[in-house]
Amino acid sequence: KTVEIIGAPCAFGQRKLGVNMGADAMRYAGLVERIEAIGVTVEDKGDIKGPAINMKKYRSEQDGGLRNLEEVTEFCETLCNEVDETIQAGKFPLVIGGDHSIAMGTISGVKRHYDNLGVIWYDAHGDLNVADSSPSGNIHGMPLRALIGDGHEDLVNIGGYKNKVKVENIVLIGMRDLDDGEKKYIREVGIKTYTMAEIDKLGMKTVIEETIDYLKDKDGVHLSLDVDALDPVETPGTGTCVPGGITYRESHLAMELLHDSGIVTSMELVEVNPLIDVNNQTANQAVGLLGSFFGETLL
Ligand code: DIR
Ligand code: MN
Ligand code: MN
Ligand code: MN
Repeated sequence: KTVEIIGAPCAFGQRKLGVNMGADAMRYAGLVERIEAIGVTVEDKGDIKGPAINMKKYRSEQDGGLRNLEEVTEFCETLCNEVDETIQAGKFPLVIGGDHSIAMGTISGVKRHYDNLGVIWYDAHGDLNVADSSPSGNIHGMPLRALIGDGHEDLVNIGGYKNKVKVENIVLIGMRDLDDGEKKYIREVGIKTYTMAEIDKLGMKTVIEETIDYLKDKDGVHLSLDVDALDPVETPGTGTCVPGGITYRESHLAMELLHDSGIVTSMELVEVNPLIDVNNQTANQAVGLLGSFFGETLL
């Protein structure tokens, strides 16, 4: 199956400029060549055209605690249609960010093709805030909750419809920086969650095997990979680093096992910020993970 890369240079979901250059950082790190070397056909659709960054308002407080609401919404609407088109063409969409707010665009496009979509959220964070529970007003901390159906109407209705992801179809992996409101919500609705403590106790092999088993009846599975899930030793070039993260090998093993399972039908990789990185290390790590995900083997 052909992999189609869609660049999503969005930085509106948070405050650090540079994450909009994450897609090019991954291209520079050899993304296309790396996947082609596995024997997989790759097409690069180029970047989504989003609204211009206006520095006078980029970091401001506005829109009722939702920073850059209009820009994020516009960006995600465009991305949604782009992803939809890719799946219609029979290709595997690989969206490269961009901050995590783009997941609302990606998954809204994906969900048009699957009635019962599973979602793996590989992240240090739950991204389950609404404006009231958000400590930051940053929309990249809200996409999964908006996809479930809670939050600002504009975000909830991206793609022209709502309720894209069911809580029982989600698996959270790598959690270690959940806000109080997010913890309360996860416990209330009972989302399947592997915190760092669970990963330590069970090991990544069991975590991923259980995840695959949990999602095996879904008609599609989307993998949303935030590079801050990894330990900052591995991926320092990301806006909200949290220590105590997933190791290099644990992450590669996760990608290898997901590849072997064949359950994942779409993917995005987000939050690579080359402007706060060291020698493009984080984009290099991201490309390596994508290599494992698309079938690189060690022997
Ligand atoms: C925090 C950080 N929970 C917030 N979220 C991040 O601002 O809502 N998500 N960094 O990836
Ligand atoms: Mn197009
Ligand atoms: Mn995230
Ligand atoms: Mn995160």
